[in-house]
Amino acid sequence: MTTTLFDSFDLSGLQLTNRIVMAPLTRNRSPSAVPQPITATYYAQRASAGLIITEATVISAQGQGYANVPGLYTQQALDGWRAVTNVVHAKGGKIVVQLWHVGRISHYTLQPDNQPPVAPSAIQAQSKTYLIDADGQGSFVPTSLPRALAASELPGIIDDYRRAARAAIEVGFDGIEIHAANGYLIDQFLRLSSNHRSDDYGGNIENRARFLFAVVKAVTEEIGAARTGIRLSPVTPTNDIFDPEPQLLFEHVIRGLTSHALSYIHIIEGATGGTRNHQQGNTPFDYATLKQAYRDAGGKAAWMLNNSYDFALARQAIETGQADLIAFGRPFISNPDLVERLRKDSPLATPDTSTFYGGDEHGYTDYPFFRHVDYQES
Ligand code: 8OZ
Repeated sequence: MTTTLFDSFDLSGLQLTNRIVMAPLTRNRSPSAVPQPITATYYAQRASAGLIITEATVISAQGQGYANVPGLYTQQALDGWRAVTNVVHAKGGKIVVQLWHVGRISHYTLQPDNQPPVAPSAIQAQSKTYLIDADGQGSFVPTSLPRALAASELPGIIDDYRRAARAAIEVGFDGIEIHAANGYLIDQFLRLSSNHRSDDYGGNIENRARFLFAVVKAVTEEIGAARTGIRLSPVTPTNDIFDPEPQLLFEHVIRGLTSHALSYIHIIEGATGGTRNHQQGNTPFDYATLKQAYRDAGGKAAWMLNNSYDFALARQAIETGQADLIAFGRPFISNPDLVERLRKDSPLATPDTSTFYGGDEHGYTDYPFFRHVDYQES
């Protein structure tokens, strides 16, 4: 029998009702890093996804890089998330939280005591972050020049990941996803363009992957590998990130991840939110070889793919066994009932990009459900 997107899936003991995942989507509606009641409504509306991955959620004040993104490091934020997990579970959904440290993709005004953001090396990204002023006006501004982290500071950051993972489980999340993609702190360590260190965390591929492996080890020790997933973006240029040899780098990463029985590996193919065949280095990235390297090394985690999938491409990836799970991003913003629409082949609503980042319920919780009529009205 052919496997379909609508078949259930056993994610390391977590029973998903289908293989359609809501990808992490930054929405900037959490003032003081606290998820609001409307956040619970937003996720509850999307609880028919097989799995929800929350928007990127900051593990510490230092890990903060954008206005009004949520955190996991204050009691108020944890209370806000508790309301989210309660309502998603009440609707039969499953939800994991994405753990985030932005590294250099920040602005000093968002940092404790207006200090520079931290990074593997003191190299400013040619990138922007998002601020909201006292009048509520949002704007994109260049990221600040970071300072290089001392090796002696890394255990503290790894501990922040560990603490956030523990807190996530305590407020009812079904697991966590380590955000190692899109040019944020972990990815900054991985890639040559942002990591010019000469210590054990820089230079060759083994050294550049050391920080990622330390985070994975700490988090899995704390909450168990079965509750831990990870997101990687081998070739994305997002946030001014480049590596000349992504295939070698990410095959090393993926083999190293087989040391833990992780729940899933989440791969962004191509440029995040952009072209799927984006290339870094001299050859196109070979995703099938990456997956084979993982399986050959004994890796058993579910394989989740993402980036601009439509229904036909997703169906093909599942039917051919290329993927176990497909994460959809933007379609979930404007189609709370995306699973049902795909199942019934109903039209999809187009998201309004002007309400992606910041604002209120408009463009957040006011996208309608499709009216499905299963019988002939007489
Ligand atoms: C869009 C805007 C701000 C942040 C990512 C967390 O790219 C993000 C993000 C996306 O992973």
